[in-house]
Amino acid sequence: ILAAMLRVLCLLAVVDSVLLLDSGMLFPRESASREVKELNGLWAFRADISPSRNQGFEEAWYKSRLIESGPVIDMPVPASYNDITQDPSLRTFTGWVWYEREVVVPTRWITDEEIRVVLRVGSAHYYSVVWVNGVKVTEHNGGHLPFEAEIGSVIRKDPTAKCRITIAVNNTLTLETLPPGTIQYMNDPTRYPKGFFVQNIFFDFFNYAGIHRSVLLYTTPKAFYVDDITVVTDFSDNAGLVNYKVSVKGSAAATLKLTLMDKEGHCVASSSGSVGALKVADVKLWWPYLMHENPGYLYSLEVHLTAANDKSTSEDVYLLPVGIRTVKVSSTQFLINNKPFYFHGVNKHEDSDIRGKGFDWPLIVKDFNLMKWMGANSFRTSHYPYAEEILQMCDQHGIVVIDECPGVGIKDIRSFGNASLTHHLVVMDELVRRDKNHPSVVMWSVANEPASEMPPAQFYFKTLIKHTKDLDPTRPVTYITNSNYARDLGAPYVDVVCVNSYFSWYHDPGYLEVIPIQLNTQFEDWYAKYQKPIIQSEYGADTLPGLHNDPPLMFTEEYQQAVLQHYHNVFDQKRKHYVIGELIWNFADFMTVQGITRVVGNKKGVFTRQRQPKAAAFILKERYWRLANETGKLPYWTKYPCSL
Ligand code: GCB
Repeated sequence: ILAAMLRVLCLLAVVDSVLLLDSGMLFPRESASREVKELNGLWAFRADISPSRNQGFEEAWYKSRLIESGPVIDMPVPASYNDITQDPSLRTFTGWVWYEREVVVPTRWITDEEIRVVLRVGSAHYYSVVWVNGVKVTEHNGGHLPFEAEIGSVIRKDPTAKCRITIAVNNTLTLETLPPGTIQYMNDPTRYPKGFFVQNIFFDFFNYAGIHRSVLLYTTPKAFYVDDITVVTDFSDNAGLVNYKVSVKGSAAATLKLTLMDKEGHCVASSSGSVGALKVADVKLWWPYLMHENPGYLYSLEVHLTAANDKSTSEDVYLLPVGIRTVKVSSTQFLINNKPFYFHGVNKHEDSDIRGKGFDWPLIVKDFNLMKWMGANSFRTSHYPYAEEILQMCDQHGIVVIDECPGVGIKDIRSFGNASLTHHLVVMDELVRRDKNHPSVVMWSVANEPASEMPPAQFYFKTLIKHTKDLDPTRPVTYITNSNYARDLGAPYVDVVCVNSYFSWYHDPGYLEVIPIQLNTQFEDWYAKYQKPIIQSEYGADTLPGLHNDPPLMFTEEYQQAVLQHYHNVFDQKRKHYVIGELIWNFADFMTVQGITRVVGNKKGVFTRQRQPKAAAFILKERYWRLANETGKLPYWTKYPCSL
């Protein structure tokens, strides 16, 4: 009984502590009332190489210009710092690094006390502390998600001074971070240099670090502003429905007006009040790529706040793209707008030469062109949330997304404790808060291949999945499991079973003939146990481009092709029943930690890291277009595009 009571108390503590997010995280957009100033480019940079990694804090490097406390180098933002220099110790550095940039703030932003000035960091890995002119304005735990701070009062203290922004970022991973890791000191002086330690990680991608996404300043009115918007959409027959909730902050009383506009800018519905519903006649639904001739249809919701006093009228305007669609799951199907949707897509990474995980438009647009070329209608944000701009592209192009949080490599039993769970719940809060309004996001994934056989996994995932559903009752929730696990204690709580397997690769390497039987057994077992639709969330084989052998040998292009074809034969049987998707591992080759199983990274890409196709890319292209056309619903112009 005591144990049960303790558990309830723990759960209450956990639930209490996660309701802490008290503000929205709308993507910064320019409007009649809002300005945005990007701070991307070269920042001053120094890694704290002191043995304790703590010199920067001891000497308060944030108090004056970074160059005054020691040497600095140029560091581009956004980018991972690891591959920018020729210094091998910076490539694998663990600890605090310091970034600094001086910014000229428009005088008006300082003199006009009615303007609210916000500093926003799109993401930094992993723990960040931010100062403006030596004053700490915020800190944030976790990579891949944005954080911000209001800085108006700090910059107004000395209106003549430049605005100096200092950001210290620490990439250390512990058992309680997401993803988890451990720091291991090697204390034997006969084998290791003094102070030698390693960062152990339990995931298969390079632990890139630094400021990975845009840093910017944006403004809103101060007396009142649109803090958050939530939209949930529905339709019946020809009528669309946009249920909305707007949260307004500030002291002044303001009037709210909402207008929904179609692509041509015509008003199709309007409303007032902070909670309500907009009805759209002759609705144009948001459809996935290749499911409709006009995929990714977006309306635009203009949220308009006005307040008038004796002297003047002021306003705040925010424009949110809105796609009207529904998502449902049955025991055998995934339904978008009540029609069966089959995921034929990819798993990705934010990863490229030189920039590491740094945001890069040319790379993003190239990747979208490649996905569309190969007929991919979906991807999973393995193994962490991707940049918001990527999700905006998905909304526009109709690419369906399984949105994953950084819960990758939860393998150590100590990472199932209360502190870990509490942090994981907060990360889900932050993720749902950021991504809830994207029509492209159709499912949340709370983790990848956790040790879900361990007894504490049951309470952990039950709590985590329930919490995610409470945050967003409109989307299914899953986590990604591995077909090796005989017992999966979290699976009863997921809506869709997502399974990774690498038959004839990690098991029975070289024996392609085991794939049909082992894959068939995998599907039959999982379906019999849970009666839930299944996605093959990973499968693949490492392949060195240009390496050939026939009969197929591991690591050749022929072997990758053969693995795919063996898997596809089984998918074609099972997709008639309960298999609802297939996502190749991986879209492109990506960097990993050095090790005896990785030859300069993971080579399971169907494209190289430089985005050139291996032979397998053509197999997938052929297949995905065939799958898209199979329903016969595509209009003539999307039939298999020989010329694409
Ligand atoms: C997996 C992991 C993924 C790895 C992949 C591999 O199951 O989810 O992160 O990269 O296998 O290639 O081993």
